[in-house]
Amino acid sequence: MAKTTTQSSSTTATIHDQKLVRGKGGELHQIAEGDAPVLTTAQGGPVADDQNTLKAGPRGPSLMEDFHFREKIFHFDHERIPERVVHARGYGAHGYFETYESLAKYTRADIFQRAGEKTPAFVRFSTVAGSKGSSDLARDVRGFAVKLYTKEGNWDIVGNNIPVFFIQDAIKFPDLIHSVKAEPDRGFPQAQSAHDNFWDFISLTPESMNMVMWVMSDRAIPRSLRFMEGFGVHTFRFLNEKDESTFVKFHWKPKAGLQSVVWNEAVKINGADPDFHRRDLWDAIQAGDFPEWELRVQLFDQAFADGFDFDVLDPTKIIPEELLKPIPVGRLVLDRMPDNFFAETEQVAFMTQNVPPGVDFSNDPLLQGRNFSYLDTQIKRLGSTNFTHIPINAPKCPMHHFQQDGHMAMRNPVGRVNYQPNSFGDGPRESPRRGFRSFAEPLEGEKVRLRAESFADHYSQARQFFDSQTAPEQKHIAMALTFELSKVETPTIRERMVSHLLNIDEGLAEMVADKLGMKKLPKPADAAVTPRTDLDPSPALSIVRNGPESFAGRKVGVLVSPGADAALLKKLQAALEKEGAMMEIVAPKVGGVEAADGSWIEAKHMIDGGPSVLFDAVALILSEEGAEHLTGEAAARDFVADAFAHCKFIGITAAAAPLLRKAGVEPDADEGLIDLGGQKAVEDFIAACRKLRLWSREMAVKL
Ligand code: HDD
Repeated sequence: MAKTTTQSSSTTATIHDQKLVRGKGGELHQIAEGDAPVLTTAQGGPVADDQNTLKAGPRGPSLMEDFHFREKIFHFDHERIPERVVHARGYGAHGYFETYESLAKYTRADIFQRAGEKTPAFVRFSTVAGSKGSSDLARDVRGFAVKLYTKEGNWDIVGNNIPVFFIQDAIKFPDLIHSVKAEPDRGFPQAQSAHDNFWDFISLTPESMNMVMWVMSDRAIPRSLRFMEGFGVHTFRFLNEKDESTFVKFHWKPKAGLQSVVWNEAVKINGADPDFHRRDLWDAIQAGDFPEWELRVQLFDQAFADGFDFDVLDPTKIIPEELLKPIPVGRLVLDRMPDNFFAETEQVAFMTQNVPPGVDFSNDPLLQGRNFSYLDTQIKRLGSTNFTHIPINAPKCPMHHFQQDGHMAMRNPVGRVNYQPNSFGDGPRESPRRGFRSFAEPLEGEKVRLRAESFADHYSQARQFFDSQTAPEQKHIAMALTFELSKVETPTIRERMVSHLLNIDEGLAEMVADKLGMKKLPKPADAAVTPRTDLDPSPALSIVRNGPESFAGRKVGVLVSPGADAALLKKLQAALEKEGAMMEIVAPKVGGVEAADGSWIEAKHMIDGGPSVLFDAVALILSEEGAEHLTGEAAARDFVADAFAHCKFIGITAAAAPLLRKAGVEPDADEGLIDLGGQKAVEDFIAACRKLRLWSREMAVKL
């Protein structure tokens, strides 16, 4: 028998300032001393040994009596809950909503009654198609779900970063989601719409064409969760004290302006940092750079709705901002990360039907269906009707009701009375004055399964969206469609999609058909309503036209080498700090480099771990020798080549020339390469960076 049982008795070891005791088998025990808390079981029993199971002899079988082991493993085995059937991957933060002015004229919702009122909020951003572990930069719609803990109960605005949707009726939702998710026989692709099933469904669903334009645009690959818009999508109603109704659409506008990445960059970010968006939000909030959005509302009455070109109940349509200006009504600030991801971000339960008195639904058939689905899904996911007892879901206002018992009930009524009416005079009562009242919309009609004719125009707003884009944005849409359809193996599906594009924009359809290598154009798809060509472009729909005013909140990656100019680096850092932007150092070794003046430059990334796709702009502060050396490093050449290909501004010094050339970039290729050597050069570089990208560089390349 092996003599493993007769090793020397326990010894003490100090590892990373931790006093640890070595056991007989060489394992390390962290023993409680002084004020350190004692490890306990979930029942509170103190634990003596958490490294070894209870055995019959040191090499014998484990004993069933080991309640500590059993409890620990049992709990671990049950750690997972079902991920959300859609929007599984998400990231959330706490903050508050601040009301600008009273909106009492339109709504009696308490949250809008007093200027300056602050309401606690929790927001969860998400991608739709991928599972929890997928990458942040998937081409996808982003969820933008806001929970407002108002004094009259929770109000959830469960929106997206795109103001329209794929389908007009909730009954199609399972089909849409099945088609975009992994194909059921093969179990892939993950978090991608570029496959046959999705485009098959879409090409057979003309109502999705407006949304298709949006998801093929750079809206579906945002640079940061902080730099995207949010929309309530549907038309809702505000109701005032007199129960008068005003239609309302909700828009969240990021204070930092809109910004997206380009597709080639997105693909590379997914590899370099699959948590890119999470990390970005985490870093910003931890650094005290709190992201902020303005809530704006489009308010309109029945007469406007009747006169509008499209049906305001159709969730595949927008009301252009130029036609109906959104009015700012408050701001949302995110200033605190959750203490625990699972407890808060994972367990938060958003529900469209959570509205306070003074906010009501419209008859949008997608919204009506959602109001059913969200309650149902929380029970599946969180396992009990008592999911409202979980702190993140519990209202922060007083609650009084007679719901009781059930799994994991944390709150139960106190006293004898658990019903009403009762003659004991106990318990809560209804309040016709303060309680929720639905809009008394007169309704009549036959029971039918019909789509309204007013929903039938599927192409006009898709064209309007395309017309509203700048040239580089239009090019990106064409490239995205080409990429996605190139992954579709069935030629008829590709053709069917092009036949729809012909109803949207002939040039776009021709470009996509050409890039797909189609020999001839198909016939345009049959349209239920002749597509209109007279809708005015809406500048509000372009990302490029709605960028930031400064470079604040953005990040410059500086590649340095031994012998770099420390004074220049300091100057750049000071200027970026003044702008509210960040700087991260990338070096051949993560330990950093020695500058020419003998000072030490700490690095955040080693070159292989800090590709330029992680930054909004880059700078090369290199010595001649350093630049020469880096020409041999593939990661350094990619750093430069990618920054150039992604139209980023590049700050350079004369010494960087060999590396630039080796990466295929002439130091004077265009005005996006800015020499940092001159007197005002750093300021010029930052001024250029405010434009975010030099799109003319990309437009020089013909498709
Ligand atoms: Fe949905 C989650 C947004 C249509 C059914 N949806 C979910 C989330 C967002 C949206 C942001 C994630 C919330 C979170 O972070 O927990 N959904 C939308 C928007 C839609 C939309 C903007 C159209 C305008 N959804 C929609 C339809 C249905 C659903 C038509 C079903 C009929 N959605 C769900 C769901 C989810 C969900 C199955 C999954 C997880 C959850 O609810 O909590 O109930």
